[in-house]
Amino acid sequence: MTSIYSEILASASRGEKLLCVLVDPEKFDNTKAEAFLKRMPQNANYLLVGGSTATAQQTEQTVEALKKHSKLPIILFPGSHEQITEEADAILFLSLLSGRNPEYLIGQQIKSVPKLQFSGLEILPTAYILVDGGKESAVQRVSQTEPIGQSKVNLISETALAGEFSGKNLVYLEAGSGAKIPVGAAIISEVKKTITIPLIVGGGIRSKEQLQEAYTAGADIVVIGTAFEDASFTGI
Ligand code: 1GP
Repeated sequence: MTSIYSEILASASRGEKLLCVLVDPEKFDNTKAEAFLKRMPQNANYLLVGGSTATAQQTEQTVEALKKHSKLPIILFPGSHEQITEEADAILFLSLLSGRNPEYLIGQQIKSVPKLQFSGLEILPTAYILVDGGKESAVQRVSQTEPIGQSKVNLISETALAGEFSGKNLVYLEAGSGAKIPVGAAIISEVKKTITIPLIVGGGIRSKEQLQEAYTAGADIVVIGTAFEDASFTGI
């Protein structure tokens, strides 16, 4: 079976752009999974499932509900080690490199090992970088870390490269769910120029134009949650 990471690498090397739809189990109505999947863009490549404060049970039930109606691979995007369920296919194994809280640099990762070690989930080591999206994000609140200001382009790209040097397979530039300001094009293109691993961008993307702007700037994968959740995405 082809791994999700090799699919991502192959797409990135061909310049093909990927779309992830993020589902937050805390807000998602599992009984409406089928209708939700029908109204999201049919070119989506992966479903991400996770949220800052979802419980294990909520996460598992949402993964099961989505699996019933979709063949898309499901990647966990956990806010804590408690959200790990074997029902998914893979996990973004995140280290919050923009922050200096050891709990989110290595603490949660160690706590997740008993669930992950024999799970069969594909592990995708990811450098997770929170940038300022214009309002306090759940990631900021839960991790008790500060985002990096969008003017600090060098610091953001050096943080991304430090992630690659540390062995991460992906970089995720995050403006925070529901961000007022998505990650800027100048940041995306600078990070893309600096790293050689695939680049994920998410937070506050609400329209086809913003999606295209992120792709054109160099995002290999874009994550959209809120705008599909509340059906406010424009341009499909
Ligand atoms: C949040 O990057 C994701 O972690 C997606 O953000 O909900 O704003 O689309 P939105």
